[in-house]
Amino acid sequence: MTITITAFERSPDGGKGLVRDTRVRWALEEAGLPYEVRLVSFRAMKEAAHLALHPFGQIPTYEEGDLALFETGAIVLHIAERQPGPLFPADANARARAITWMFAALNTIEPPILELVIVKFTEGDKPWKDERLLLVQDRVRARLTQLAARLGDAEWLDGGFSAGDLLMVSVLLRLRSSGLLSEFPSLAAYVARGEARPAYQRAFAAQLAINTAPLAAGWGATPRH
Ligand code: GTB
Repeated sequence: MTITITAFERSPDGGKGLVRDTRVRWALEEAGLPYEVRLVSFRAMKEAAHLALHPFGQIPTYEEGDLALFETGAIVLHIAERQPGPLFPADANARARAITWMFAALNTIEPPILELVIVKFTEGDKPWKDERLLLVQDRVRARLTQLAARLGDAEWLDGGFSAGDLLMVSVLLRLRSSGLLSEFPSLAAYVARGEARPAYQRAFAAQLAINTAPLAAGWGATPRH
């Protein structure tokens, strides 16, 4: 059955791989599952056809036969369960810990990083911007300190690479331009290990190709694989 995901017709990051379809592409590549991509414009994302798939009018979505999913975490979890490969270990307890790291990435590490993005990009004109920026930067640093302590000198968060690492690396990548990641060399190296994975490279290249190609008219499907 064909898997179809949605992505921005033109990503606001110009193809840096920071938009969330890259996480889903990466998971699909790790799992070795072929997929197609339907590109959606900002206008189409708020129209009925897309809202039926995604109640909040966002990307990415995931369709496979009768199944339609939204929320990157749920999509990556589904892919890992469908085709564990390198995403989920065989041992039940190790799998539960991988899921724990998926939640930690999305619920504990990502929120202060998103706050930082909000201060920088949508609150730049506010008189309290500088004070809030320092506060939020410290919140991010506190989480990175704890994460670096847990990672230690290990390659991945819990034994071998898993979907937990996939989401954690994806979340941390959003920090690179802030300079905060380079304050934590072990985390910067961890992120670089994630980016070096062939599956990540394929996912990154696929989204870059879309974001650097001439804009196609309308709502089309771009086959992958
Ligand atoms: N919780 C949802 C999930 O994890 O799937 C959040 C989905 C989400 O935020 N989608 C964004 C979206 O569709 C794209 S990824 N936004 C349009 C809208 O809400 O109208 C967020 C994103 C956007 C831009 C950059 N960037 O430019 O670097 C990075 C990430």
